[in-house]
Amino acid sequence: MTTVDDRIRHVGDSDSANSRETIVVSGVTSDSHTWNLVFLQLLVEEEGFDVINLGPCTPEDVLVSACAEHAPSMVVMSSVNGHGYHDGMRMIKTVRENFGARELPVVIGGKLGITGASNSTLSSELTSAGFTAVFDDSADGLAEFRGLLGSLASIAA
Ligand code: B12
Repeated sequence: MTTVDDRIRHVGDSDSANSRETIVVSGVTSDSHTWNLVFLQLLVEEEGFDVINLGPCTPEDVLVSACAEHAPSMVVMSSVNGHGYHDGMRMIKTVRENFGARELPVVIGGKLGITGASNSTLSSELTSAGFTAVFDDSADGLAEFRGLLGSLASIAA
């Protein structure tokens, strides 16, 4: 089985030894919540990355333009309003159409639906649609996300 680490392994291929890698943080299209994005920006910066924070209610074309302009090491999407699954399915389709099947790691987390912290069906459908990883809304989800950032940072170093 392909692991998340396998999927991001190519990231260190570029000559990035002395520069901080960039990660794009984005809300999903319908979601107006912002503190989740501030939280994620601080967390990602703490792990040693530069962050382009696209803010809430991000249109798909803005996300695609940001990825083209900044060539991020990863895209982190966040949803808390309960529409993360539906928005995420649309957004990942657009990202994959523009940036290929697996080249750009794209993850999503937060409150993806309205049924509570963990929903393995939503999670596996989002992964099948093209997300590199899906994190549920729990302390474990955050710890796993932090672990992924650590792997990405060590690959890029
Ligand atoms: C403040 C707030 C608002 C404010 C937002 C202001 C702003 N500028 O952000 C306002 C009043 C505008 C608002 C509006 C709405 N809200 Co509101 N809101 C909240 C509230 C009280 C706090 C959210 C917050 O800021 N938390 C602080 C941040 C730091 O934490 P967080 O958002 O929970 O994110 C954490 C995790 O989810 C996780 N996480 C998030 N994203 C990601 C991504 C990754 C990769 C990972 C690993 C982790 C992760 O990490 C974060 C830190 O632990 C919550 C209830 C609550 N107590 O949580 C409801 C809540 C999020 N809102 C809710 C709802 C339904 C709405 C509305 C749809 C209400 C309505 N009918 O209009 C609208 C949304 C409209 C829209 N278009 O999106 C629901 C969502 C229900 C669900 N998903 O099941 C909640 C949970 C309230 C509830 N219990 O019903 N809201």
